[in-house]
Amino acid sequence: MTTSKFSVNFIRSDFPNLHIKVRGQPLTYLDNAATTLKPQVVIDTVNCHYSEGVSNIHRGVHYLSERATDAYEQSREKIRAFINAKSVKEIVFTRGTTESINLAAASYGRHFLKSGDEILISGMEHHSNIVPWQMLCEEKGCILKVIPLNQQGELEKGAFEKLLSDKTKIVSVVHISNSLGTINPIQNIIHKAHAKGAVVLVDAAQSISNDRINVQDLDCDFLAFSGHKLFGPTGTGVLYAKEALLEKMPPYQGGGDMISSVTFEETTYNQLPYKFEAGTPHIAGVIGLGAAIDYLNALDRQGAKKHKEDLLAYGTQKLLEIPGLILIGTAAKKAPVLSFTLPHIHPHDLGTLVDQEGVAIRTGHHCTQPVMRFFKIAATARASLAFYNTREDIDRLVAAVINAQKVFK
Ligand code: C6P
Repeated sequence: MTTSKFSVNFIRSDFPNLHIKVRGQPLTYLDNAATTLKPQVVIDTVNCHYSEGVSNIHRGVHYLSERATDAYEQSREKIRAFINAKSVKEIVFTRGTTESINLAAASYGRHFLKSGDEILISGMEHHSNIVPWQMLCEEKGCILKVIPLNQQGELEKGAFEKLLSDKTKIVSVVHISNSLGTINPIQNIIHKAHAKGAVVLVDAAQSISNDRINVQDLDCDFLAFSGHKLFGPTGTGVLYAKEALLEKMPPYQGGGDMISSVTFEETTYNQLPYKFEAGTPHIAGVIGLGAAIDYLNALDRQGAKKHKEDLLAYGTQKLLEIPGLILIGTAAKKAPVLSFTLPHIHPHDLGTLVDQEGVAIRTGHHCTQPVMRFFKIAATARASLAFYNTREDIDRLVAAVINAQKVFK
């Protein structure tokens, strides 16, 4: 499992899902922005919890409960170290990026924002980073402002600075766009937002697996991501927030584990981060996420990143050789997401046809309808790459797309 030098062939043996057949063909998995495959060690860890270690956490004094609690809290520490948070108190477990953003909007937003305050997002946000803020605006009378895009799918130059004002209380932006691949200048955004006194939430759903994230260097106030896009189980996620903010924020949900004491007259709340973790969490999932972090820590991540950059360059070149193909999202700084359209073929038809050849891509609006509207299209076909993909995967995609074109001629 451990590599000092990145080798894609070696790495591929860690992912059993890569070796299945789909419709009699070897699987070419190019839907990593939707969810990543899981290494064997994550699968084994989850299995082991369910076969030998099942227990609830933070509640029992028996052996299994103590063991599950230890493993769960070790995962929290692994994630703290992974993103270099100052304290485990700053790591709140959620169901995913969506719940993390909803938590921030419902708790911080409801408590600190008032009528007339402005929330700034970008034109390339996932619906998860639009709708919670719209709900907040509706409830509190706040105003949602949107940083426009250019034709490359980047933030329009100078637009953020123009929209940012003393009224801006929250800036919530995606680090890497899931439908365009654009890497946003997040450090610069955070720095400028702080100068105006706004807090910043970074949607790191796609970026958490792309490169190292250091929350202290970034100085973001909130960072949201999902475990299942980080080679971990579905139903797990994290909201990182600065301890001073979490201390001031009211709980998001009420129930077991988030309390210190309850009477019918009054409830006092648990310490951080438990104040934000009501009810029995996804114990096996969080422990599995810890195994995913161990796996990534043992990987040559710089080598993996270089490999993905090579795949992005190769994939871009090969796709653009297909007659009529238009790439949607051509930012100067891009992660390996290749969104495209073809004349006379709806992306859904294309997705169905390439699937016949074992090629899994996502088609549709990718939960970014405003992005589709901006580019005046209904949908794209999207190939999103992970470090276990190969140039052969790209070649199979290109061959399948060309075959699909023949069907529609
Ligand atoms: N994008 C995709 O195929 P959840 O569903 O909570 O794990 O993640 C939501 C989310 C938020 N922000 C960004 C940038 C995302 O990419 C996603 C999930 C998937 O692109 C499913 S729509």
